[in-house]
Amino acid sequence: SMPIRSSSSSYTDELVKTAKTIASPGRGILAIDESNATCGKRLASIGLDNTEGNRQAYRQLLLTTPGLGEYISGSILFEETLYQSTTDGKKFVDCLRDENIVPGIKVDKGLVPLPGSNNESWCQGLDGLASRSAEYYQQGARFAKWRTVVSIPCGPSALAVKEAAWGLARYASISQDNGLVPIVEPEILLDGDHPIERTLEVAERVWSEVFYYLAENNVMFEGILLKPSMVTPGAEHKEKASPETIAKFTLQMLSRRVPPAVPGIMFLSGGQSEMEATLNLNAMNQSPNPWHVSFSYARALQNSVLKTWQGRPWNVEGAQKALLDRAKANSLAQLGKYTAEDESDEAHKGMFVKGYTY
Ligand code: 5MM
Repeated sequence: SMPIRSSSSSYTDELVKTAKTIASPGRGILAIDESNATCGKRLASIGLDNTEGNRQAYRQLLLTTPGLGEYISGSILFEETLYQSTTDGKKFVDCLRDENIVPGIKVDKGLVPLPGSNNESWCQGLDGLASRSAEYYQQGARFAKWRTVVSIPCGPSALAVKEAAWGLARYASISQDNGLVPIVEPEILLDGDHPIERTLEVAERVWSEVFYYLAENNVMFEGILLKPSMVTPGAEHKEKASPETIAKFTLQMLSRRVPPAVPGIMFLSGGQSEMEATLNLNAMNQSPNPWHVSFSYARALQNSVLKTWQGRPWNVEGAQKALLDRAKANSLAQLGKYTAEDESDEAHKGMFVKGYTY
């Protein structure tokens, strides 16, 4: 029979299995792959210095939360975290495995200006990616993440969209070749005063190019996951959209552009409040979808945790409870069964920052 992937990857069956495990009912991804600079901003928000010790303490809090695996199927780590252990000497990857959570790794090297564009950027990281990916697999990672961005107010230019799509496709191909399920993340930033129709138009264009180049690179669609932005009006648009409207536009975009062979759609939160991100996900799961529609949130899972923790050892338990609360709410939203009762004021606060860069 014809191989699913034309280049002969020995990992085909494993990739399909990994993707299915991550896209399992009632579960989603905990994204904690902040690079050191971004993690430093999170720590600064609660008055902590950006030291390796503080980063380790924060990741230990998150990754040792008892019962996390009931709601979380995968966690994306930064390279430093992949090699770290708890203060008792247990590898973080083993903490995850014990909860049936798949360890993932951020493999991109961040954004830099794209010359010849309209003040846009491109994502680095293809050089040496094959050997890095092989090492991450050895270390226990089974999926990868590469985040590039597209800006609506800056265009987007045809050049920026093409570069974003090509980079994602090359990364996806290299990841699969090394046993890692690639999460494909072209983040369309919330910035701008445009209406939701404009976001839909840009998202359709971006995803059509991404899939064109994924196919050209012989990427096996059964062994990838997507991390899209939800289709919303620009953050500075005069009217806010309801979760029902956001769900309608987002599902329209997905149904037009994403083949049902793709097992999972794991949304980013993009600066939405914890509750908005949960309500929007819940609205998208009110009727059956061809793919598992779930979350891969960073800020919308961590905001209350950080505020509860404040860097104090005696707050760790409370902060872990805050994480479980958010994870459970999003788990219910994945199943389309979330109701907004019993939510804290903190969960209502938006986290959008204009012109935000990580
Ligand atoms: C956790 O932040 C991720 C990495 O950021 P840096 O490259 O600056 O270190 C980021 O890719 C994140 O996973 C996604 O943007 C989704 O996060 P949100 O907060 O939008 O859910």
